[in-house]
Amino acid sequence: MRQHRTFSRLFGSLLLVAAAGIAGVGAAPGGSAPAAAEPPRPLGQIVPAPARVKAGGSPYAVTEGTRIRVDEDSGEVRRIGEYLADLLRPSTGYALPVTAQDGSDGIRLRLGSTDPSLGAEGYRLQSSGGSVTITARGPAGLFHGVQTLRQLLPADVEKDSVQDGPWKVAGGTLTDSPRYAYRSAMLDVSRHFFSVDEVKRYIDQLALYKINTLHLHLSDDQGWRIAIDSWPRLAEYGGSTEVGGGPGGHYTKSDYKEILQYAASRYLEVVPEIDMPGHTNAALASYAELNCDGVAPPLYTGTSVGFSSLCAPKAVTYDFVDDVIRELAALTPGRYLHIGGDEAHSTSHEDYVAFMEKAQAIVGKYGKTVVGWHQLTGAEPVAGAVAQYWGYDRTGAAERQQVADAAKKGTKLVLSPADRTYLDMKYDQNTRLGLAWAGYVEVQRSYDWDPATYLAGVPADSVLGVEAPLWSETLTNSEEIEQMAFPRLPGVAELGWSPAATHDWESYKVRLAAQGPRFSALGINYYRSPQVPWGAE
Ligand code: NGO
Repeated sequence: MRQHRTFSRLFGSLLLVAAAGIAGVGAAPGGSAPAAAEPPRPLGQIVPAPARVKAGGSPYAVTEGTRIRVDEDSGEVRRIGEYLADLLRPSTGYALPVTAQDGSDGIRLRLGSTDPSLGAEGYRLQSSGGSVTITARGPAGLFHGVQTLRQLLPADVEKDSVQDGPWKVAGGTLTDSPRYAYRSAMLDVSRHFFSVDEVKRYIDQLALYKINTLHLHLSDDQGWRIAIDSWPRLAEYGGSTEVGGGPGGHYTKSDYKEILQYAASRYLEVVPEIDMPGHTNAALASYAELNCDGVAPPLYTGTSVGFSSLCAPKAVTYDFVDDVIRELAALTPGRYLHIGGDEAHSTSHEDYVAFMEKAQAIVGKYGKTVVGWHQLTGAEPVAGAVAQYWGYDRTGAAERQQVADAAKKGTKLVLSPADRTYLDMKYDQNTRLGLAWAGYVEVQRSYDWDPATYLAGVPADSVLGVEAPLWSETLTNSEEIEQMAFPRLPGVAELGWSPAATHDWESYKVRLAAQGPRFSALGINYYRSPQVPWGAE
């Protein structure tokens, strides 16, 4: 069975490579040859790998005369056209007018594809001498198609000053749609606070790899980061510090809305997390009545876990949870609300089960779907709940079994195994930033696993998708975020997007290497893993 799977995987990827016409063609990452001498990037050479590629025909060239043609009756398509123009104008120096005038030339963005196999997020990109046409059933598909077009152009296109070009896109047709609906990245803004601009920068980087979910870890022992009108001290006092004792910070409701809006413009849904009943020192420090003994502890700026708990038997605890969830649900248009539930080591099992039951009911009452860390499966997940698996190779069989049993009963899973997808794990013993409790996670290890078979006994259709969490005990700014996220994040994005048949480390690492010059052009501070054949830059 195992052999068979490996064979069909390999065979599948050979097929894809052959179809893409890229057999034996190494990428030419950042070579020193003048750009004009380089052929356009082969059609399949993007991350995440596309589902189907049929290479052939003449390439398309973006030139001074190129227009971006959008459907006239859709404001959203026009907005995507403007987004594309904004991406391409600085480096090409071309005007690239966005027009609703019909025409067979230029870059054409079209809704109304009738191909049901594309789903809500898929697209088709056809490139030939006269035009590049992206068609989709919905705007998210067009947006993902635009990310593909971006990656098919030379990396210099990402620079913010005029570059030489030429700006060619290989000829052929690419038909693409995601394997999983939930492709997520988490940012922990609690351990260290990140500004709205830092979050937006990360959102832009996620969008390039077709991630469609941003999970924000908004509260923890070290800081409460979202303003709640009915409990103002949470943010004002509970948000006033961070790991190491810095000033912390919080998002006002309008900051939070700005993040949501920016994420939505990049087709990402925000999943806010209020971690409970553990990881709550910031809240307990802000309001004495939330503590079982009625005494507020001091603010906390260390990195231990498992010492705090809301007081499950007290009625006021549920007034608090209700108010917080109500305000957060009202602010958040997305479907999901994450209530944490991990490492409640200071809550008795009985209290934990009772608390999670009540907290889940409150989430349901405000119209949202519960997401919780997989410890939720040790309580009673409500119908429709999603559990986020964050175990690792040393997670015990009983714990895994509990997750698999819940999946069999209908709980959906998001997979973020700590020894694969935790972007805060060190790459190796020389990594300056990050933690190592789940071991070192080099680029190959983070990419080389299959979400469908990762947890034994879990039905394949229970897996909603994958997430790459980035915890910030050791991270303080965008440069440090990027050093840990890149280049592992694109690999997790590929696990979420690309068909299993394309999975192949040997060809992935070549495609990833070709992203190096793009990271550089974007100013992304990435880790030059020795496992990846980066070219000279
Ligand atoms: C654990 C813990 C977090 C830590 C993180 C560090 C989960 C779900 N709870 O993951 O509080 O920040 O590890 O890697």
